[in-house]
Amino acid sequence: MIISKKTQIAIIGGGPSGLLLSQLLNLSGVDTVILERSSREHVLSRIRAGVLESGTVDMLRQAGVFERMEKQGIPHNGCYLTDSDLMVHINFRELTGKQVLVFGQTEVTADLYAAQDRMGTEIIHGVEDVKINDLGQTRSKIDYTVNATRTSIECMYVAGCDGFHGVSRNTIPATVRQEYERVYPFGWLGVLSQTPPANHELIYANSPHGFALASMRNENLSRYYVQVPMTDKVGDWSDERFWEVLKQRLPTETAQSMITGSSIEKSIAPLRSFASEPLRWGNLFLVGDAAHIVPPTGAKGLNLAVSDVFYLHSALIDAIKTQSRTGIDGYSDRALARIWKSMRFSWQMTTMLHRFDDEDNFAGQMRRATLSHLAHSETARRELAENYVGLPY
Ligand code: RFL
Ligand code: PHB
Repeated sequence: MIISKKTQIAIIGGGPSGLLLSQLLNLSGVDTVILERSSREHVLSRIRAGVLESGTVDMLRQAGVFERMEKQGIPHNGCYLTDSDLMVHINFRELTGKQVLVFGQTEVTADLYAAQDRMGTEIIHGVEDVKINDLGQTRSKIDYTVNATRTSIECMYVAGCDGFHGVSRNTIPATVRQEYERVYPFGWLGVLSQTPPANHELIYANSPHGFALASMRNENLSRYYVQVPMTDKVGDWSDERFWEVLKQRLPTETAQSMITGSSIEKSIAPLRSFASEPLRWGNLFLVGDAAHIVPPTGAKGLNLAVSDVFYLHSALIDAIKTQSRTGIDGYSDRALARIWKSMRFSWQMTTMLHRFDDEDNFAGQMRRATLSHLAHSETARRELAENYVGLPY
């Protein structure tokens, strides 16, 4: 085996967490290498998040990745929560003074790749069989295979940004890890269609038939989701069936006026709340989906990944530039404090808006009462808005 490479920080995973962390470290003169399992095309074909908190927008600006986001992102001052024809408007702007930006994760990731290319960062795609070694030593080592060649990279720290199914989390011994999990008994069927959005703001709809979400990417690109049983397959859902079910769940007026068309992407995602503690083991730091998953109902997954990067990038810069270990020693606790609050919010939004198969008739009344309370209480709406726009870092 050959030690073929050396870097200060090795980053496993070239999704939004890994790319943003790398970009911020590089801007401070810290050297990184990114190891990514898939091709760039594959990473950029995944349709995922759509809503950016203002803290996320600030971080992307800091990373120098803002031109398209500022031109093409759509600022949203509020959203709707509905139950049949009861529509509750949550005015983020009035309630918190903040707004969110609707701009797709795919676009953010594409711009981060472009920025990293300009920076000249080495991003190695198609890596297999990644093994992280020597995490308790001064220098650690990652072994991987690329183009049928076993290669090693030596580094000071490792950032595990490799998502829920990555290798980083499981490198931490099971005896050290504490995991928390709730799997929801349904998924989201998502459809992207080249049609104008059904409404100018997002609609999170509860209904006797289940949950639906009307979202968007731009003025002629809509993103919709409906709650489906986890046993359903994408092939079970023709476009006709999807639109019919979606319309059943949205408020009548929206359903009647919305424009439908053929889908350009259709996929089913499971819903899960998951967290693994601690986020650090020796020289390894977990970031984003590698450490925690939230159901998409609160639009928090990508935003949480970015707040992890916020805490970790400055801690690593301090450790490398000034040998101060305070930041890296405190990373896990600082990041987890915010993660658990977003976990709570995403779980609460999911419980408030979805129909559970085995539920009794009491559950539906609780959902309607929660919505009715939101309709009548500014305090309740402010609490929701404060969480939705993003808690402070
Ligand atoms: P990612 O995006 O999963 O990237 C991890 C990368 O690591 C690579 N990888 C490996 N590389 C090398 N070696 C290995 N052994 C590897 N194993 C994996 C993978 O190929 C991948 O490229 O994690 P990251 O960077 O932490 O980013 C997290 C976000 O992607 C995620 O939280 C969000 O997409 C969640 N999410 C949403 N978040 C929001 O903030 N707002 C939203 O509106 C929102 N909507 C959503 C969502 C996620 C969804 N799905 C499909 C789960 C809507 C949906 C439907
Ligand atoms: C999306 O547009 O993909 C989206 C928006 C809000 C969510 C989840 C997903 O809560």
